[in-house]
Amino acid sequence: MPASFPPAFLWGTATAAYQIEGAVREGGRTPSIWDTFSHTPGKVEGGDTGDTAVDHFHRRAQDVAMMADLGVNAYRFSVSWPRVQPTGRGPAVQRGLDFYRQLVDDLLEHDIRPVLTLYHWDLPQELESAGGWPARDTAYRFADYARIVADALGDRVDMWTTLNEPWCSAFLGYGSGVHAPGRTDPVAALRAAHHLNLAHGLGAQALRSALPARAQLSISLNPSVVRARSQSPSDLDARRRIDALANRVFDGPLLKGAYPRDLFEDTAHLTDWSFVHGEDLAVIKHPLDSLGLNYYAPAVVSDATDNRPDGRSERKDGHGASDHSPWPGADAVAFHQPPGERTEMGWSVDPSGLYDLLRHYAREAPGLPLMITENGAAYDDKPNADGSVHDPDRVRYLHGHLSAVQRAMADGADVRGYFLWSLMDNFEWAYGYGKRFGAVYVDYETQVRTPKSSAHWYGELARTGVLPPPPEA
Ligand code: IFM
Repeated sequence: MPASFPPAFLWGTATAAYQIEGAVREGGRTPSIWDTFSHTPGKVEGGDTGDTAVDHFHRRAQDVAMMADLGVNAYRFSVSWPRVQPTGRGPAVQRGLDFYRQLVDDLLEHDIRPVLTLYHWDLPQELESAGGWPARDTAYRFADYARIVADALGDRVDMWTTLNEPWCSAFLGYGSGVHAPGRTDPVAALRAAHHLNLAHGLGAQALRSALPARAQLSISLNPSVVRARSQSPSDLDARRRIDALANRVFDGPLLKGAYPRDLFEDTAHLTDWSFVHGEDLAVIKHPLDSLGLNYYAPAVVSDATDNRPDGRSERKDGHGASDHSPWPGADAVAFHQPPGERTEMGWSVDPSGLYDLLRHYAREAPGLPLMITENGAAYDDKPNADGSVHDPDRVRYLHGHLSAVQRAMADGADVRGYFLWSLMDNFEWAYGYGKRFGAVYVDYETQVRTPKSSAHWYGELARTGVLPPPPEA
């Protein structure tokens, strides 16, 4: 019996502005924290930057036509804040907004549903210089920016996402420092997490007041599927600590209007959390129309109180090498690589994690539709002599994860769509261009795009809604 997805299922691909657009100095755009970070020696592998990226800013129309040829019916992209509101304050720049208006018009012309993310990590540098996410004011600046974009595109975009993966912004940006702005201050990371939550709530309020009633609001989280290495009380407690910092610090306020009490206890030696104001929690718990979930691999943890990981060599949490922990108050937790297949990122291939994640949120947020807003894998793809690019590992990865989605749906999870990360190879943050996540291969010298075999496979699935039998190993 064919394994069909519902006819209204969204089949998309996803990208982010800084990873693909380039044109960083055009149209009045000012630098974001990622421009500053990537131009700082030693921060990004190979000294790569997003200056040109894959030149999507100039190849927009061609890229949309390519998506249409593939057969997808949705596209998740992000708006570059410093392109539409340089410096993060004051009036919008029309040329910046025009780019996104044109992009959305191109998508709609091809019957591709635009799914817009307001913030995928490119904070205007001027706002960082004024304090960045650890400063409360940044949340209010974000709400103003949300209003600008809603006023400009609300007549043609129905699906709105406030933030992408606030965990990375807070804990990689301000804790371990492997992401922009590269600060390594555990308290700043916790403050950033709260102000990102507040920005989401204030942004959602601004969107709701500016958008037509049909607009759907969401946020994309990257929850960790955290597994304890053993059932010993200390390993289970390590699991609890990481779960609090990876997941409940965000979904607690978002879904329940409260921070987890154990998180406050675990971090009491660092901060009294007085940066959380009484009224904030009601703002953050703004009603959502769906919850976006990004999933790549699970984490396996154990207690390391007597054997504290010492930074670079020991900390195998899959989030880059740093002498500083992205886990404030939970440094004495060791991360383990489970045996088995891994992607080029070193992340394990484990579709059961996606199943568990969907089932978890189906229970935690009953009645709230779920959307997989990112899933995919990096592999060392290379063109054949005839120019074609075969990526059977990625096809197997996608098949395994989509089977897990189907199982979760059969077991009651209300999943409305799936967005493959990523449409095309692009700037993979601190790894530069060395890691290829695309369904479409990009020759970075010529900017020529070549759909890989996974793109054809995925397009066929998007057109038919029928998951074919597993590819042969
Ligand atoms: O490339 C990133 C994306 O920007 C956010 N989620 C994870 C992807 C792969 O690392």
